[in-house]
This record gives sequence, structure tokens and C-alpha cells, in this order.
Amino acid sequence: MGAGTTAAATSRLAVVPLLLLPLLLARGAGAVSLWRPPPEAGLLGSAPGRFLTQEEHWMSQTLDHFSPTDHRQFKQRYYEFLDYHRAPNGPVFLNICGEASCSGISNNYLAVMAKKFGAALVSPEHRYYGKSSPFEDLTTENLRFLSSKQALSDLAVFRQYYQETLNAKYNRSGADNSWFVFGGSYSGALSAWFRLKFPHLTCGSLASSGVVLAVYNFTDFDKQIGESAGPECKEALQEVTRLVDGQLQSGHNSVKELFGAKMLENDGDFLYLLADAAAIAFQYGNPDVLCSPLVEAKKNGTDLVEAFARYVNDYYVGTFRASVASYDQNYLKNTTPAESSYRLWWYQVCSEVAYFQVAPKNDSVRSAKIDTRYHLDLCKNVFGEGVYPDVSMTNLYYGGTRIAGSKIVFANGSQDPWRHASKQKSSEELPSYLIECSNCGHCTDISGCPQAPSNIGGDSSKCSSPEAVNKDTTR
Ligand SMILES: *[C@@H]1O[C@H](CO)[C@@H](O)[C@H](O)[C@H]1NC(C)=O
Ligand SMILES: *[C@@H]1O[C@H](CO)[C@@H](O)[C@H](O)[C@H]1NC(C)=O
Ligand SMILES: *[C@@H]1O[C@H](CO)[C@@H](O)[C@H](O)[C@H]1NC(C)=O
Ligand SMILES: *[C@@H]1O[C@H](CO)[C@@H](O)[C@H](O)[C@H]1NC(C)=O
Ligand SMILES: CC(=O)N[C@H]1CO[C@H](CO)[C@@H](O)[C@@H]1O
Repeated sequence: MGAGTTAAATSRLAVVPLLLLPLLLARGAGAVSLWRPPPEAGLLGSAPGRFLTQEEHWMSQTLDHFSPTDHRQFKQRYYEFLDYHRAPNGPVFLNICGEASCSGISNNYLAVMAKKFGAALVSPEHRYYGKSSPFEDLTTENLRFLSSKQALSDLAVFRQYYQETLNAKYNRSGADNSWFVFGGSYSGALSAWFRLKFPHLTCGSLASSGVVLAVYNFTDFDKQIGESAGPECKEALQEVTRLVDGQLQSGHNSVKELFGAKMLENDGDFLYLLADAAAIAFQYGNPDVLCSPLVEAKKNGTDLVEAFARYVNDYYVGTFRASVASYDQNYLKNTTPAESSYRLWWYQVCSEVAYFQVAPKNDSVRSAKIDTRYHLDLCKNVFGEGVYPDVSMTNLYYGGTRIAGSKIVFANGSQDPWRHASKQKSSEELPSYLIECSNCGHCTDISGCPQAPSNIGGDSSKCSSPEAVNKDTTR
């Protein structure tokens, strides 16, 4: 291929992520991976048209990239979609699958862009998740190769492997297409870090809600929930917390029954479920589903805890398909979780990035019982002694918000509690955008709002300020 073609493709690509169009669509297997809890099947199910392809491909991957003597391999699953590829020189869009099973290439906004730019779409599954686990038994000992660093090396090896596959397909040797990486949330961080660590393997990166800053005591998370909720709803949520705390304190475990959570014997696990349930409304752009009934109940004097329980049962569990059992530390101890990501993500939290969503000292929305101790106890109880998140080492290794890469675009949703772990300040080499509207949550730039339940081809008119989401920031 001519060098001129590559350069042209590269400069056109530089424009791609600047089009913060309404992207809309599918969480889960797409560019967006759900934070916590990770996506489980249910939400979109097998809605027709959800995927461009679900045909599995496999490559042999190195288990430990940092040992010169350990030559063990495992099978890594990936997907490819070449229908839009302008052969042979069109770019390759690498969509990084994050902390969940990766079930195909979604027919989402990235697909729209791939069509526009004549790009090939490829998507490898993250090691350990889904069907790409090196071990059947996920003991703590066997989890030691689960880290963002190993995952980034997987991506580098995959990138080279797939380039050769493409070259073979097109009868070329030594050719190099332009590669652009995409990701959202944790995979958004991976997307930024991949460009940082392997700048010769990619010409640019989109880090949608990319959580590049590992945070030990992540109090800003809860603070953002309060801000996103607004004064009335925040007060109602705080009252729910006070009431539930009070009932637990006086030994009234029956409050757990209201939430279908009798199995959560540990009060901390139960309170975490409630905190997550509230957070998710803002994280995924559905504030009214939570706030309207709560504020109304507060006004008309009906039972607030019952109103909140209805939201948790109907929405968080019913619509969003959250798993109550996944909050149970005994469940997280299970080392044979058939394709369940909860234990795996907690391992990454407990060993590398923390993001402990602790209650701030003052004015917290969640129960004060969700503190640093709760998280450390969970890590110890689930994984044993010696698993500890060395957050300062993680940030030293990647740079945190001082990441010194280039051609990485950061985008945050204004209501998303995760935005405080993303890049703070925009710069020429690392432009950062804040997409502001009342229901702009996690990965809004590539998913639209609200994101749950999501519908294929989504609709930016459901964003409170479609113009903010549709803003064409190309200059
Ligand atoms: C690649 O080369 C083989 C053998 O020379 C030939 O049969 C095939 O058609 C070629 N494929 C392409 C895409 O050019
Ligand atoms: C996190 O919070 C705990 C409890 O307030 C405190 O003891 C600890 O020093 C904090 N750690 C960091 C790194 O901020
Ligand atoms: C009070 O508000 C709750 C929550 O929206 C609602 O379910 C209930 O019907 C209301 N009760 C009255 C008496 O208006
Ligand atoms: C605690 O939060 C309240 C409500 O936001 C605020 O008015 C108060 O000043 C805060 N107190 C401290 C000690 O920060
Ligand atoms: C915490 C936060 O909101 N981070 C940043 C997201 O991006 C915008 C735009 O650059 C920044 O202003 C925010 O500080």
C-alpha cells in the first residue's frame, strides 16, 4: 500500500472522535461496557439487528507477557466485521471489550462511523471474561494474570496478529493499516492507555468516560450522585438511607425483604446494593425514574423506603436486570462463576484500581457504613490476604489524569459519577469534552441517553439537550 494512502487515512481519522454525534445504542457488547454491575444477558437479549456479527474467532494468546520463561497460552475470542472495509487500505477500528463477556460486534454508533470511514471493525474479548478465560477455576492464585497491563499487551499482540491476517487476506506482506482504538468506561481507560503505551500501533484513541485515574477513596462518586440528583431528590435519598440504617441498627432485618434481598446477610452488601441502585439512575441517564416517585412520596407523606424499594425491584432488578445475589460476598467467593464477571471485576478493583465508592464524611447519599473498611474487608474475605490495590503504583505507571499521551480524545457525561476518574483538563493533544444535559450519563457520546433500557439505533431526542450531545465539535 502506498504511504500516501496511509497518511490520508490517518488525517481523516483524526476527525472521527470529534464528531460527538448521537450515538445511541447498545451497551454491553458494544463500545460501552457497563461499569458496575457488568452487563448480563437480559437487557437487550437477542434483539434482531443488535449485532453485525456474532461469529466467533479465536487466537492463541500469551498468558504472562512479563515472564520470559512462562510460555503458556490461552484462547482469546474475537470478532471481525469487514463488510464496510475499503480494501485493502481502509482503517481498522479496534473496539476494546471491557469487563464483561463480549458477545459480538454491535450494530451501534461505531458501526455508523466504520461505514462512513470504510473501516474494518474488530473486537477482542478481555482476558478472563466471557469465553476468554485461561483457567476454569478462578481461584485467587489463578487470577494473578488478570490486570490492565496484561490486557494491554494482549491488545498489542492481537493488533499485530490481526494485521497479518488482513495482509494474508489481501495477499500483501508487511503492510500496515491505520488503527484507531475505541472504548468506554474501563475499556475507555484501556483505549487511552493503549495509545499511551503502544503509540506505534495506533494513530489515535477515543476514551469515552475513560476512567484513567485510579482512586482509593472515591468520595467524589457519591458527591456527584447528590449533585446529579438535585436538592429535593438528594434529600429524599438521604432520608431513605437514614431510615434503612435505623432499621438495620435496631435489628429489623425485615427491611431486606422489601428489596428481595434477604440473602444478603452482611449489612454492608445490602447497603451497597441500595447505593448502586440509586447511582445507576444517574450513571445511565434515567434520573426521573428514581427521583419522580421519591420526591412525590416525600411530598404526599407515603413511605419513602417502600417507594425506593419499588424502584429497586421494578427498575434496577426488573428493567436493568441487576443481580441481587451478585452483592453477596459468598457469591463472589465462588471460583466457578459460569461467565459471570462480578468476581473478576472485583479482583481488578481489589488488586489494581480500587475506585472504592466510599461515603464522604459529610452529606453523603449512601450509608456511612460503606466505608474504606467495608471495601478492604470485602477484598480480604473474597480473595484472601495479600490482594490490595496499589493505586499510587497504578497512577505512577499510567500517569492518571496527567497521562502524557497524544491523540486521545476524552469525553464525559455531566451527570455521570465516574467522570471524576476521567481526564480533567482539555489540552491540544488530549482534547476533553464534557457533554452536559440532565440525563447525560456514562459514555453518553457513544450511547446517547438514556442507556437503559437501550434500543438499537437509539434516539438523541431522548437526551434533555440533544444539541449538546449532537454538537459537532469538528473545527
Ligand atoms: C491471492 O493470491 C492467490 C494466489 O496467488 C490468488 O489465488 C488469490 O486470488 C489472491 N487473492 C487476492 C485477494 O488477490
Ligand atoms: C481513605 O479513607 C480512610 C478512612 O477515612 C483513611 O483512613 C485513609 O487514610 C484514606 N486513604 C487515602 C489514600 O486517602
Ligand atoms: C404518593 O406518591 C407515591 C409515589 O409516587 C405514589 O405511589 C402514591 O400513589 C402517592 N399517594 C397518594 C395518596 O397520592
Ligand atoms: C456538610 O454538608 C452540608 C450540606 O451540603 C453543608 O451545609 C455543610 O457546610 C457541610 N459541613 C462541612 C463540615 O463540610
Ligand atoms: C471531573 C470532570 O468533570 N472532568 C472533566 C470532564 O471533561 C470536562 C471538559 O474538559 C472537564 O471540564 C471536566 O473537568
